[in-house]
Amino acid sequence: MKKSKKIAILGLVNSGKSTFLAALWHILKNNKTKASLAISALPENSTYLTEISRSWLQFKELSRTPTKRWYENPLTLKDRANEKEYDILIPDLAGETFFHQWFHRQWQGKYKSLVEESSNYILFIHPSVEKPELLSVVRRAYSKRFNEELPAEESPEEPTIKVWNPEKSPTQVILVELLQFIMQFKKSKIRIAIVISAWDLVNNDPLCKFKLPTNWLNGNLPLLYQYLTANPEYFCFKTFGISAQGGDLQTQKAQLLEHENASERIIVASDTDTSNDITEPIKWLMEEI
Ligand SMILES: Nc1nc2c(ncn2[C@@H]2O[C@H](COP(=O)(O)OP(=O)(O)OP(=O)(O)O)[C@@H](O)[C@H]2O)c(=O)[nH]1
Ligand SMILES: [Mg+2]
Repeated sequence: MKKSKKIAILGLVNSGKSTFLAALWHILKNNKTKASLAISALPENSTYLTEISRSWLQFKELSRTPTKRWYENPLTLKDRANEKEYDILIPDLAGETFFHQWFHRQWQGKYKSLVEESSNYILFIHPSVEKPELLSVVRRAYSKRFNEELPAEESPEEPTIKVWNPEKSPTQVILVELLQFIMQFKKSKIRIAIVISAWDLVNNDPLCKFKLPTNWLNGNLPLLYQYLTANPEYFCFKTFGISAQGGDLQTQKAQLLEHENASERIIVASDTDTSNDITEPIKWLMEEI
């Protein structure tokens, strides 16, 4: 029997949502690589997915998703292992939608309905997160204790007062609140894939200590990690590190072009495995809690 599921994609501006969908559609459409999921029936309208996946294939930077548009993306997929079929709806929204919700404490009716009707979520996080700043008073105490120099603009006697800029708010604070908004409306536990996008940046960073997706989440966004792990009655989560593009389009294009098959540039890392199968998070979401 076919099951219908709605998947809500969440993620702030530039978190890698559209690039993931572009690569996903290319892989599903071409059906050459052994992805866990395959298309069962072509959607009536796939103009948007075709457009973004063409740009993905041609190494073109995707345009920012417009704030007023709502790309539904209905897909019928089947699990190759057991032939189970799923109708899924996986809308691509602009990252501003989520930032505005956090800042103005309001959400669009359509997005609210999607949240109410979905029990499956993907949260995208780009590795260049906004980190919390230490309070001035803590910084001064640290500098005294460890004989470290304070930033030039900070006097050792007087704390610096900075004007609050919402854009500079720590990513983890915004994301925890976005999940809290959702949980107010959910009666049951949700399944959520946490996707650290542009995973090639993590892999290629010699200074990064966290090379497993869950370690990365814990090390860089500890508040979000603790919120997810401290509430097992609300969340069933799994962390993935995904590079849907394979690398940076400006500096690594020549390297990316060397792959014979476009799917080879995709990296999908879990804490235990690495593959090129971009359908993995969706397959995991389809499993029952
Ligand atoms: N290095 C690298 N960069 C990536 C990867 N995926 C996405 N990016 C970059 O991340 C930026 C944002 O990607 P998008 O997919 O457009 O992000 P989005 O979440 O759809 O953004 P909005 O539509 O603005 O909400 C772009 O500059 C991409 O080139 C990746 O796998 N590797
Ligand atoms: Mg987008």
